[in-house]
Amino acid sequence: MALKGPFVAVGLVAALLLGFVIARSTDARSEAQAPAPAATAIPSHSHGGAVVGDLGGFSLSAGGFTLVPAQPPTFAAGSEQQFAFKILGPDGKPVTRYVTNHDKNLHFIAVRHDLSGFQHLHPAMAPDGTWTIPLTLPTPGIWRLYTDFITLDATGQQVPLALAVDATVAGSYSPVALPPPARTVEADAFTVTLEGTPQVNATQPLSFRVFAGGAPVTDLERYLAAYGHLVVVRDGDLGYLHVHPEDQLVGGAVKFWLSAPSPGRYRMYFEFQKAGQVHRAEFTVDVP
Ligand SMILES: [Cu+2]
Repeated sequence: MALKGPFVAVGLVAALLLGFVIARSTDARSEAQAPAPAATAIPSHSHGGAVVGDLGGFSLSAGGFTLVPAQPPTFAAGSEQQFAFKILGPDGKPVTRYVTNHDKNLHFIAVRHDLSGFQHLHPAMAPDGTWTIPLTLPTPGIWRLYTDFITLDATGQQVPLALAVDATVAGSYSPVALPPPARTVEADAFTVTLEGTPQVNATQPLSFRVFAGGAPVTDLERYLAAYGHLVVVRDGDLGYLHVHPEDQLVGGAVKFWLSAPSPGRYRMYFEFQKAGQVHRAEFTVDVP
């Protein structure tokens, strides 16, 4: 009964925009007649900032925006294939306005469901809003494909989103067990250490240090406008977040601030650049 009145009164579009507010309002009619607080209906994802407490990447659609692959996302293992998609806006039209975030309008991440096989790519957009990326998924299994971007709502407010679709690679799938939690991992010719422990509902520092031959690397380079990029994926549901560090190195470390959305096991993919090459260190982290 609380929902019926306003749905009839203000119509479908307003109901979609106001649904969350209306559902919680004891005086639905006066709420519906108030100036439309559209922004409150947009889920607040804060990945892309320094402080993150929310996950995305669960769904094809969020906040009225929908990821639409051009073809069913099926791949043959190890062979390159064009993956094309659009992001449709609340008006049903392809989104062509994006806010550049860390040098790119859209970041594309592929992770196999066992959290192996990470890729971070940057598709190109045609004027009609079609994004295309040549993609090679090397091994059989289900791969989550994340599109990570900031667009604008009807009021011009920024909407950061992580929309995702699962791709299938046919063949014999051999799940890889997640490596146990570790503070030190090897990444190509580098050793990377992790300091700090994420906590639930408390923003904590998380610092990465890069060593080569036992000595700290002092000349890390900016990659996509930051000294490091951290993608965090939750084990169990592949919830996704992408965090950027403090603008400057802190005592030689790449320092992030992070609030974990829940206890559990996470895989952290830390990317850094040295001598023009991007490297990646992967950590398993348990949040108590
Ligand atoms: Cu990117």
